[in-house]
Amino acid sequence: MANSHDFKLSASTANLKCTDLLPYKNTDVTLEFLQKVVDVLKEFVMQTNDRNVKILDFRHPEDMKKILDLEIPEQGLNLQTLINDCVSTLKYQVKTGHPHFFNQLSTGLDIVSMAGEWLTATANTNMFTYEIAPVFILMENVVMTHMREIIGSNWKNGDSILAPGGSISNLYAFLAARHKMFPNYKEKGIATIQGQLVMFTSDQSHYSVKSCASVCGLGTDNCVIVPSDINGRMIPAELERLVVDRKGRGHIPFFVACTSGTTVLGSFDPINEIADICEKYGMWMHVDAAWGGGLLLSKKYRHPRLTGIERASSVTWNPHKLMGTLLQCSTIHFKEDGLLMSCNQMDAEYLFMPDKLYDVEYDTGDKVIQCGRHNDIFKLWLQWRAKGDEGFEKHMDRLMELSAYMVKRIKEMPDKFYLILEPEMVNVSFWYIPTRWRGVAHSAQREVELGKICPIMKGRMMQSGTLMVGYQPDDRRPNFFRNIISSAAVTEKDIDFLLSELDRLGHDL
Ligand code: HLD
Repeated sequence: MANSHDFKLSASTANLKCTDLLPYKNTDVTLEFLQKVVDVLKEFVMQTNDRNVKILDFRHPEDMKKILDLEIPEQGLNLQTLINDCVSTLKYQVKTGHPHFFNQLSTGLDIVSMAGEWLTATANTNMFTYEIAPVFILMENVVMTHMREIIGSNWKNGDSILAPGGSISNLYAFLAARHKMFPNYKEKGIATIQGQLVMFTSDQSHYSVKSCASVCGLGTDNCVIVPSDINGRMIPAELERLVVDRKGRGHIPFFVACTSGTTVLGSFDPINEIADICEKYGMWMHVDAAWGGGLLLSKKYRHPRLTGIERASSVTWNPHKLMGTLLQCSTIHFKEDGLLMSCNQMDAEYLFMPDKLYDVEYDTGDKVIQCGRHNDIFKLWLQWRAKGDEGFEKHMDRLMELSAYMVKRIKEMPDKFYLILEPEMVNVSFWYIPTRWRGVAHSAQREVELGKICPIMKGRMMQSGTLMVGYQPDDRRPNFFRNIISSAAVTEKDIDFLLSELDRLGHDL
């Protein structure tokens, strides 16, 4: 492991302060300081990709507070201390791009996308007007149009925006749907809606969908939870039954959120069947493909999972998940153009003057409920330039192939692992079986016991620093492991390591 002594500034620079850097003073000192920071970052990239380096050096919060000096000083610290701060920050950071990090939907460290993020940080601009982000705004236009064309040939003339995360993307869909149905809501508020609005989503959907009902005045009781089948897919007949039930009570069903790639099981709701119901009852269909959207790029895996997505009115798709774009990069797309603007526009005169030098259509800031927007496009644009559509397709196919390999290996060791269901994407759900439960017939009682060991094994993973895999219970079962393969760094050997490391850490439990 690198220590701060490997990152020494020259004796004449080390004791200088930030006031010796640009814009105050010295170009040479600035260049030396920046070069050293880049050296620290490069070291982290190398360690992330080194299987002999641990994923994390876990410390409890109270111990971590003692190790780190996090206090804000009265007098500014010298440049060497700042470099040392950078080193110790990364020393205790979890290496989410490590080939043995299977813990989250967003994993990996794509080098081109990271280079893009470095450029973005340096350009340091806001995305609300063409005036201050001309190149980035045009890139956003090109990439969003490309993504819409991938969603469906009838989407080209729609609209899109990058949002701070999938949850806020889903909120934008909700707001646009309500605006489309009740255009006066924006000015007149809740009184314009004569009746109780209700929305529908499956019991496997992301919690942010329910949060829309809370944030937007419906109340979570009016986000109707539709049961899913044993594979985690919304049951269309149940959706229709619940819509009819709510209509019978005089409510106004207006919005259905399908999920393409559920968080835990990676399941895909049957879009076409849900679209038929939405058309029949005049409801907006949103597809939350934050997780599964990447598979739109694969001819092999797009169907049947995402078949019918072009019938949606809005789609959430997060490149920072399956596509491996750096955090964060989240997109929301609309088939109809103009809705975002008419729904969210406030005409702030000091930012969005209509009489500017250029075509103000390119000022995107008034389409959103935020004011400022971070530049999340450059890292995606650069990555897509590097890979092309073909490169992303290969990436998707490879992730799916690796997941199939993991399933195969699990099935080859039925004494040690129990596969919960055949996955539709890269979420592999399973129990690990320690020695004392081997050869015992599977039962509800064994599930309870296998569930109890998940947090113990996770604790051991983090203490040893060699592996990170997530676990959770769901409505049908106690704790189980959910493994995610979304990183380009993972190989078959890493999956073999993962399974043998689980056995090493858990066999005695
Ligand atoms: O909601 C979630 C978002 C992400 C992510 O952006 O990586 C849930 C998870 O990840 C997760 O790993 O369960």
